[in-house]
Amino acid sequence: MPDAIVFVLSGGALCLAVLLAVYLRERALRKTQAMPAGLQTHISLPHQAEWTLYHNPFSLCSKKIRVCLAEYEVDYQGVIIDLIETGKYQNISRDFLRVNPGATVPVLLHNGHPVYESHEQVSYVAEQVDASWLLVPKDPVVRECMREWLHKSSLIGDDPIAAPEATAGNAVPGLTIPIFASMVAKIPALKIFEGLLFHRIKQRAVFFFMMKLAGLSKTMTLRPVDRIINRSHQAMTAHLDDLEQQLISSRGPWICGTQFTLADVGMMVIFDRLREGDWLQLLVHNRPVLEAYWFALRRRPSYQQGCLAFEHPHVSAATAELVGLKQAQRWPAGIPH
Ligand SMILES: N[C@@H](CCC(=O)N[C@@H](CS)C(=O)NCC(=O)O)C(=O)O
Repeated sequence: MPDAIVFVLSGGALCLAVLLAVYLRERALRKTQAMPAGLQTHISLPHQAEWTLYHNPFSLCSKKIRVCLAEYEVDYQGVIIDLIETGKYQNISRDFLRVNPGATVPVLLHNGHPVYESHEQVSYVAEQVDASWLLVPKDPVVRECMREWLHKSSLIGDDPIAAPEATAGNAVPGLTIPIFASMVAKIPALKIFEGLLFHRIKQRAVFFFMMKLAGLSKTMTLRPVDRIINRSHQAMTAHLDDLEQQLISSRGPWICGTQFTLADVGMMVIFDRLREGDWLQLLVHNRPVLEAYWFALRRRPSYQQGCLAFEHPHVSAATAELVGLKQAQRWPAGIPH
């Protein structure tokens, strides 16, 4: 073999070996693992305030804990963590993985101890504050109702898209796909690629990369995506039927009756996501009981403080794009609208 070719091949092999070494070192520094739910007293993280919240403006679960903190008027130090749809994969950065090796937001710190999973966080805050009863009914029967509906509004597991029938929270990610696809169009592919290398939950990174390559309109016509959105839509319809019945039997205005509870916090953020994804027309506006409930939710100051105050420009642009596609009759035929 000529010397020049040998030189080029060995140079190439050396480059590959260096890249592999850099990648393996970086992976070792970005340790990820699923974390148990709830308060972790054995973990202590640097903090300056009694309460610290690592959160993202757009994330559904971040909205839930922000609304809860606003309802209880708990002061907290907020640390915004970007997710790929809002700009970059800050949730898989070395710094954030020290806070949550699970690579997800929100994370609530109480005196430096992390609490993982948003439904655990809202219950934990309610236990710690003096005026717990504000969102947690004193009556055990009503409290049980609250627990049941808090669960129904929760996002459970790493792959909620696979089980939208389980909870209304799990039916949300599938209905968020059009917003995600619109938002990632603005993000450079290289940044999304980082997720393929380092994200703990690989299927999420693969999904985002696929949406980036396909673009919004094409994404929605892909068979698996069409199936996920339709299945999530069907599941959400059933969850909302259930909610409607509950509001009728509790006589409202809230899920468990006259008291606004943690269950309504969980449901508020789901309705807000339906607003962002332009699903309200189809799922809520034609149902007077749900429409009245949504109206009541929007009137709470915590809705302004925990949801609207964090409106992300990329999300508003995505909503406008979805509305525009429908108005221009360019919405894919297979997706309900
Ligand atoms: N079940 C968890 C869900 C956590 C979760 O999946 N968070 C999303 C935002 S709502 C996230 O961090 N996504 C970023 C990613 O997976 O890259 C909770 O309720 O806190």
